[in-house]
Amino acid sequence: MYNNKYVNEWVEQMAAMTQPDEIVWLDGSQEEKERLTKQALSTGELIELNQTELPGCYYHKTAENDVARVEHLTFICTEKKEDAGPINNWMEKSAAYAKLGTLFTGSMKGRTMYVIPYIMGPANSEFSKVGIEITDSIYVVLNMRIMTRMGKIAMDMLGDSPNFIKGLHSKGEINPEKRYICHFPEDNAIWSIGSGYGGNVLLGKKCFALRIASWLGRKEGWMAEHMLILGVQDPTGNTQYVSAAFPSACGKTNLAMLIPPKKYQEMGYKVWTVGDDIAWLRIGEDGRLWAVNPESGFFGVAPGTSMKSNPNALLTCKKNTIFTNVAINTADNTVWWEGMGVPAPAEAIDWRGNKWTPDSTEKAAHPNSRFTAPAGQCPCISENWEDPAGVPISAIVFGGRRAKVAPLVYQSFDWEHGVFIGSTMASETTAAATGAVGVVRRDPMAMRPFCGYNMGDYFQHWLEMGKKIPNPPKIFNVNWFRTDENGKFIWPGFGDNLRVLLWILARCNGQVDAVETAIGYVPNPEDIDLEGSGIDLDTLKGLLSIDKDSWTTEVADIEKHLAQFDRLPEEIKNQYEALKKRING
Ligand code: O2Y
Ligand code: MN
Repeated sequence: MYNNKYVNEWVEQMAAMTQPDEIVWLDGSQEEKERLTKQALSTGELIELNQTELPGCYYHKTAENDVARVEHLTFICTEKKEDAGPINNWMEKSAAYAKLGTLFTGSMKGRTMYVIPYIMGPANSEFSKVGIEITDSIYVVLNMRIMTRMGKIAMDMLGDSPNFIKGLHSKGEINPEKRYICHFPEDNAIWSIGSGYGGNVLLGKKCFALRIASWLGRKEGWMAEHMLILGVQDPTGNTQYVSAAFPSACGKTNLAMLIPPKKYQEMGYKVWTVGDDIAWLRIGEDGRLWAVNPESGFFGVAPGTSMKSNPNALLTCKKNTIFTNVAINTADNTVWWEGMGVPAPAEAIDWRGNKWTPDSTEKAAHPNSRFTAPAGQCPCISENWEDPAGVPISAIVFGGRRAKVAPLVYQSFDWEHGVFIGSTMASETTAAATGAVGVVRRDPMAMRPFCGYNMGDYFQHWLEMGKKIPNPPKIFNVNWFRTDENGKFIWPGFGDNLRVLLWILARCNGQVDAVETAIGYVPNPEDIDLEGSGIDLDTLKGLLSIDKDSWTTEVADIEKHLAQFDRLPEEIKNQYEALKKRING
């Protein structure tokens, strides 16, 4: 037990409800990690991997019914429905406490309750906030140890303050019928029951650092966003930072860890990772927008991660990593997944725990299988990734998967127009996500599943922030995913995306002109360097083209999208009308 009476009282109340056999308060020490790992190994909760090839690495398999975030079981629980807004699932606050209270009652009987104090954000930063997660899962404890600054360090930061986010998690029966992920932003609380997987249970991540934090950001005048943060260092040694919001499954981790094409490496360009998923942003004393990554690890998707697509991610998870739902190579007790870029093992144990061979018709690794790895191990981690002051953001980039409509890159006319572009962001589904390919899902600022309050109010908050930032980042939209008539991606992507980032930064620095179009400023094709890209100027012209018919359809779809918001700001309505006029004349 620590000395904070608010924490102690709350833990006592939660223990009275969940009735664990024992309560263990975590301090974050190495000894504690070793003890809990040993315990999890003894029960099979963790499996030890090849300690020569993968030192400090372990494997965990979740239930077959519990392999991803569950948006339909995720709720914002406020007194009034309007405060959760039209997009979130809503439960009335006291009804939610009552419903989940029944499920939590006695849920930890025969189990140990772990109390995890943790910080989101670098220790002793003005950005950072403390949470306490109560859980009955050692897997959660060991993941939180990677993803957050956990243990005594958090209680030292909290001191005797009552200001902490109260997170309660129990695996319950791992039953989708009794699974709920509930957020109580009015009470700084999160209750999650019935799952043992990822975003549902590592409460510091999506639940706190996005849903609760977005609510706090609006109240306190800052922003919590679903954004990677990267730094581009030029040959003179100057680094400029970009934050970028993409819906899930659009390659945020790959972009955050981009390796420059050879030509740029030789010139002296470097790309540094600050974060791959979440950014907390505040206005600095210098009038710029500054960002921190609130997390301290990566919970990256494994399939498709290879030495070609993302060597930095692969190298990051060579040690001290927890792998979840990947396949185990039977021959050498290492891990394997589809798209790893190495031949499939002759025999493996698949994510379901069954024997697998290359002839099997099933996937060896679950498509949403993950690695949890410490950010500090990333070969391209920025020297400023834990700077308490954060890093100054020059550009905000929105993006999604669009086979046809959106050009490779364009810049908004100004902040307000940029907020409009973010509010209408869309991405087309991939087979891996839903089974249905090419269905357009509008995902404002990539926050659709993660905004903890009314989306109309969220747009308003963005607009208000824009008025308060004396020197705001410029706002851009990118689309790496335009396809040709055969459905093949035209732009090479990956490291070559640096070519687009360099145009973006050149715009921020006032170094290049652009063409004013109906949707924003588009590059003069000659201003994106193509040498060594395999793309010729005519192809680039195609990638930058704006097709009037597609945009007429797009405008009509945007109108339908915006119609669903009960609190849509006037500025967004006006931006829509202006776009419609520019497209339709
Ligand atoms: O399915 C989950 O629980 C993980 S989802 C996830 C994990 C890391 C980063 N982003 C996401 C996401 O869905 O945006
Ligand atoms: Mn994400």
